Amino acid sequence: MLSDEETALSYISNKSDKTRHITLIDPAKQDPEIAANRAMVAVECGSKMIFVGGSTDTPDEIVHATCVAIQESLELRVFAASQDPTGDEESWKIPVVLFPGGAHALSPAADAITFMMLMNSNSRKFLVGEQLRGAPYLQKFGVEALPTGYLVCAPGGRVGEVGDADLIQPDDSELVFSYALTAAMYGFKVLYLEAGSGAETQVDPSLIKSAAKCGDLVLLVGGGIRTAEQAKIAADAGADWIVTGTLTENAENLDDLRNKLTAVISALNS
Ligand code: 1GP
Repeated sequence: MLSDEETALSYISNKSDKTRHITLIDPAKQDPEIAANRAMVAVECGSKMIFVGGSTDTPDEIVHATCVAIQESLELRVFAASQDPTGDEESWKIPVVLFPGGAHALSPAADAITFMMLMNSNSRKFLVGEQLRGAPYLQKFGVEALPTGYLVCAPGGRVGEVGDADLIQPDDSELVFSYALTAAMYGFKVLYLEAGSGAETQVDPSLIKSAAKCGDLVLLVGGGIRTAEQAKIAADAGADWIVTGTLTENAENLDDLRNKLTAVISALNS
């Protein structure tokens, strides 16, 4: 949930001198109640946005139930903080943002959506096709669209394969810069550099530096980030936000999740 009168775009674009953290929850990987518990731990640890999505074939009922459960938990925490003289309501006003694999994985309960063009796809479906199917739904339900260029970098994983991406290689700095300029010229506000969920190697820092030179875009980086060291590499290279998903899925329990997220998020603030 967002503060009154704040848009997701202003929230995500609000320049912070620190790199911020996004927790990605894949609705296919746990039931909605566990997803909400994980999201609350993430916010307690300092995660500043929750993405919901990831898998390519999750039905929208599951996506919706997960968004509803997370929003309800956030609302309860806002209320609890409002009743506590030492509570900080604002710290629980965290946007829940769809990160869809396609036009099927949508929910009116989300605050916003990364409305993405997979810019290095060879398939019309991922350049504009899924977007054509999803746009009327988003308009009907008033879900804010965050215009996002999405670039899949090597190794790329499943999203690289399914999205038919011409993978960006670690030495493709000039190409990434051209993509970033193109995204800005299209009026996109966000650029997401993706190595693929569970990737063995994260996005090469030289690619992040190159994209950051464009200056006009909010830069998100994700895929393969599991440790404080990896998070710091992405942050130092110029990421405005880093995204982790597998780290949360692989945590043994909520305490383990708390330890792992605290390590990663502390590295961003060091
Ligand atoms: C996947 O970039 C995200 O789309 C997160 O990747 O699951 O490897 O953290 P991980």
